[in-house]
Amino acid sequence: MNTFEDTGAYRWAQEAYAALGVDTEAAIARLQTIPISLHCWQGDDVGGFETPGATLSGGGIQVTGNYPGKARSIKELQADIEKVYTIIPGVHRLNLHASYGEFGDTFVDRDQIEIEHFTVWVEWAKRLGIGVDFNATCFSHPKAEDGFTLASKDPEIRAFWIEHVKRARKIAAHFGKELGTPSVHNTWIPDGSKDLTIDKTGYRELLKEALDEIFAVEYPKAYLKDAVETKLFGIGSESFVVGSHEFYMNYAIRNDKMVCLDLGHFHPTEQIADKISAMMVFSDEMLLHVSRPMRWDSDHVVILNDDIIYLTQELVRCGKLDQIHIGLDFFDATINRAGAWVTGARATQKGLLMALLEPTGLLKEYEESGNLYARLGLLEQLKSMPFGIIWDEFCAREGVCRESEVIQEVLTYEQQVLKERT
Ligand code: RNT
Ligand code: ZN
Repeated sequence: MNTFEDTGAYRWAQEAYAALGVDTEAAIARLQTIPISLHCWQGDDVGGFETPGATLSGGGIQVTGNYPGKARSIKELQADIEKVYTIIPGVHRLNLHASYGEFGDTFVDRDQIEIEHFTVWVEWAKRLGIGVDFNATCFSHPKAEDGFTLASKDPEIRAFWIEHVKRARKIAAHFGKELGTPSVHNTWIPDGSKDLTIDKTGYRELLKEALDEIFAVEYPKAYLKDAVETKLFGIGSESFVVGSHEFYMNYAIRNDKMVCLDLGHFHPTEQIADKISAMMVFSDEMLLHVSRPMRWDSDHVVILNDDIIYLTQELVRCGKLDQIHIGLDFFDATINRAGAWVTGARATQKGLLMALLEPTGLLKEYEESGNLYARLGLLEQLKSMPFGIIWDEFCAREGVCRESEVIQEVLTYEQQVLKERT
C-alpha cells in the first residue's frame, strides 16, 4: 500500500506538528504498541455458544436489533474477528466471555466449565499471535434470575457462582500461560435491586466474602490479572447495585486488584476521564471498558466523541498508558456487526493518536507559568491540525484501510460472507 509520504501530504502534516514540537513519528510508533482488546460479544449480540441461537441479555444488558449476519458458531465468530482485525491497525487482543466455549452437544453448566472447552480459542489465538482476556459470565442464567449471583443470600446460588468465577479465572490463567501474555480477567456481576433496599450492608458483606474466597486462589501475575467492574445502576437494578464504584474501589485497593471503569456505568454526566488521574495515584493498573452510553448504559458503538477525546487525553497525559488495559464493551445488533467493531476500535485508536499528537509539554508550560489564555488557545488550535493525514499514514503503514476505504471493505465482507447467513 502506498503511504502518504509519496504524495508529500504526510511530510507537510509532519512539519505542521513539528512546528509545535510534536514528533509524529514518535506518536505513530507509540500508537503501534497499544493493545486494544476486542470484545467477542459484538459479533453475536452477547449470545455465546452454550445453547445454539441464544441471546444472553439480562442483568441490565439489553441488545436491540436483528440485523442479518450474526455469527452462529465459533467458526463464524472467529472468521468475523479475523476479518475485522485486518481493518484495525496496531496490536490486537481478544476479550472472551466464559459463555463462548466449545461445549459440544451436551449442556455444560457454568460451574462445570473447563480449560478444555477453550482449546479452540487457545489454538486460534496462537495462530494469530494475540493475547486473550477473559470474563466470567454471571448473567442470563436461571440462577441469576432474581438478580443476585455472588451476593445472593441463598448459599447454594452463591456457591454456584463462586465456583463459576473460580473456574473462569483458572481458564484465564491458562490463556495467559499458553499465550505468553497475562490474561486480564474481569468480574462483573449484575447483583442489585429495582427498588429501595434495606440490607445493603448485608449484600455487600456477602459480596466481599465471595470475592475473598474467589481470589484466595492465586495465580502468577504473568498469567492472570484480576479486575472488578463497578456500576451505578442497570435495568432492574435502578435503586441498588451491590458492586458499586465505592465498593470495588475499596476492595481493589485493599486486595491489590484492578478496577474496571466502564464509560456507561456512572451518572450520565459523569466523565470517566477525570477518574484516571485520581485512581492511578493509588492503583498500579486499571482496566477500561470503552463504551458509549446514550442516556443510560446502552452500549452504543464507540465513536470519536468528546468523551473518547477527554479519556484518551488523560490516558496519555497521565503517563501510565502501559498500566491501563483498554477493552471495548459495546453491542449493537441494528447495524453490520463487523462495521460496529471496526468503528469502535478505530475511534478509540484515533482518540489515542490525537492525544499522542498533543504538545503536552508546551500546554503544561503555559499552565505552570499562569498563561491560561495560551493554554486554552493552543487547545483550540490543535482542533484544526491535520490529524487525519497522520492517522491515514499510520493505517497505510499498518497495511489496513485508510479512513476512506473502510466502509467499502466492510460492505464487501457483508456481500461476500455475512449476507449468506440467515
Ligand atoms: C455490563 C458490563 C459488562 C458486560 C460484558 C458483556 O453492564 O458492562 O462488562 O457488558 O461483560
Ligand atoms: Zn463493561
